[in-house]
Amino acid sequence: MKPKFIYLFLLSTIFSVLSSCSTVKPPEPCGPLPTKAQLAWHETQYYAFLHFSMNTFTNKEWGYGDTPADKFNPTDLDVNQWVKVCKDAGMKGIIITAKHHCGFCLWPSKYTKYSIKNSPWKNGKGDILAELSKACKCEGLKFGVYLSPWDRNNADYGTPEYITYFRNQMTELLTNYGEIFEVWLDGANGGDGYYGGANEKRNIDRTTYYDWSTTCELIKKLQPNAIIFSDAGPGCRWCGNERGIGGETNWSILKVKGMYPGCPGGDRLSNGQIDGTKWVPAEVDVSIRPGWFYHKSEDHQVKNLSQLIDIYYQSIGRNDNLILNIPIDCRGRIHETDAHNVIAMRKVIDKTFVNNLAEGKKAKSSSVRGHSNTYKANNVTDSDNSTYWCTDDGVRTGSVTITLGKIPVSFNRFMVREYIALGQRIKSFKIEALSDGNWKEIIKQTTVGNKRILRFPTVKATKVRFTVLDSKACPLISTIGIYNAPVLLLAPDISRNINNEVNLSTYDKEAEIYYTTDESKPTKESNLYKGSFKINEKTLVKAVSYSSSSDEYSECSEKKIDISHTQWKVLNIKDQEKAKAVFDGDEKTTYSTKAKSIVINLGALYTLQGFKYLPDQSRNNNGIINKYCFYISNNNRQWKKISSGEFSNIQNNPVWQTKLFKPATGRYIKFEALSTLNDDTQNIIADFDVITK
Ligand code: FUL
Repeated sequence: MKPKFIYLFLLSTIFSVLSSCSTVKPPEPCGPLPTKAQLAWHETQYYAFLHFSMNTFTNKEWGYGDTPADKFNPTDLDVNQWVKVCKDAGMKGIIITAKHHCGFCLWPSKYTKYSIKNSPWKNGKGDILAELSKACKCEGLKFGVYLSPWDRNNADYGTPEYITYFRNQMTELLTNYGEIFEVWLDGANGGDGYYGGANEKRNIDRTTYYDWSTTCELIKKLQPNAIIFSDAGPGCRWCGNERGIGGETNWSILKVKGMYPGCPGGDRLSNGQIDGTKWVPAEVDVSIRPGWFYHKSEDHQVKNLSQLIDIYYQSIGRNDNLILNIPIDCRGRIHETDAHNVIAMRKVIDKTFVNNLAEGKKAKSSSVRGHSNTYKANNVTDSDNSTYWCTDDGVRTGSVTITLGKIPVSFNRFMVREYIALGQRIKSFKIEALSDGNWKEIIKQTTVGNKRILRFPTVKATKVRFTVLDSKACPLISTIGIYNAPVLLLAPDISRNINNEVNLSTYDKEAEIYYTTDESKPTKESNLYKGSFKINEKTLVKAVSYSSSSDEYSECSEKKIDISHTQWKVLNIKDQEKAKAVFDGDEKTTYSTKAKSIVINLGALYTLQGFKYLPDQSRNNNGIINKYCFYISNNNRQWKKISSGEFSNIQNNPVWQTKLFKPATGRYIKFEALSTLNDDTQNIIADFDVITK
């Protein structure tokens, strides 16, 4: 080494030793801070909601409170199955509806008769809360309770006596079932109900009736570490919707003054407030099915893998905790489809985040607080969440550059965490990548908070730069993660629209789609899908998604496309545009009519051997035809009855109904509703098709 270099080397060594010894003042807290319990709650991140109550047996979402207790009768209840599914799904806890609005209690409360002690289950000797809390403890899952403030069964609801009752029940729950990590206070309360037989409407003043501060003190006294959920916290807040979507801008702080459970929310619930006065982070609650409770008719509407993955990024990826509801069915078990899908989701998430490409990599920053080692940039890649990179007070912007390697590395996910123990600070940031010698912006966003995860098309780069553009105070970054999620290969969706255009789509934009129209199995040697194509005649379309990077295929999807609909006309409907909903190939558009039948001119003579009917797919279950007659005619005058009967089980399973019959030839068809569920006066058709020979 030349003397000049030796001199410089010594100087820098002395400097770094001195700086690591010198005590640089830690950053001051910024704004409201999380409590220890809230910090633990943030780490819990993902847990299950289990909705189970009298509603499960009455097929309702909100019970009126009048169903006799003996109607609660699970045939094969197994809390160990619930716990196993939740654990296998990667969830860290379970919150159960101990009592929903109907007032029925899943534990033998000594303050009411309306509980499992008067049900046939275990001859009234059972206690679901006891079984579940024990099973959770054994498997290392946290346990929480939902106790509905509204009680449509209780005769005292609306009077001060009910508040005593509510607190007595809360005391039972928080005393007898071990450690409780979250108490869920629903904002829906007040309205009509059974109320001990009064059958009337009881409105309460949500701002005063419950005297929440006293109840919260009671909860804190009995379970000091429990987080209290409500629209207003104090532990965590509702995210403002039940669709599984957290705000892109999401402050964990809120101006809580004047707020209460059930208060009008607005954007402050999803976004929080930059000038919030209390730490009240958001929780995203969403059900895996359209409803919160189990309904057999929704067995085909369990959210699929792509929907669940989107929910993950829109909640956990946006500084929210995720509470995903899985209803318990009438057997007392989690339904197989729900179990399969949540576990599949976990596998995808695990695969995505298994390899942090930034871990242990060298990080350099624009500046370091007091030039101190304690706050150096490498803290963001050291896989230790308690260390962080930080700038000097008053320096509210800055960047960290991570060197991924000499050879460009592919990635498509970026994760960043603030050291929130000292407050949430970052107002906006951007991510850039160095590829081919140029810095390119990948994404610009607003808040970070406990955790922010961003998805983007795969980038190849040697370096990644994270820049804080604006912050309330000096930024504190504890972790940066960079990942390369494998292409998610899901079987493509195949649809044919009214113009005979076939559209193929798959979830992951980086997958290619290959298809065939000759009944052979598609491979990468088949047709590459580049956009919609026309099919005018009866064809079987098969399609797969393919990843060139892993040389893997999805499962194959197929759709039997029958004759073209372009010449079809619904004859007994004036508004042809509206009528198109009957055969437009779109399951979301519906045609509803008071007429008992629809007549369609197929435009040419065909030999038919069946038809298909799809009822309304919305949650209302309205206008579902359950008995039908099907006719064919050559001239729209003389009709031949070809098939009649019922769509068995359509109420529980409102999927495509297919009826086959002996081949018959005709140009006109008539689909007649002989009866409609619940004697609805409307018949609703989401889609209709014929099966030709
Ligand atoms: C809502 C309730 O009314 C629903 O029934 C469900 O329990 C959901 C989690 O909260 O406000």
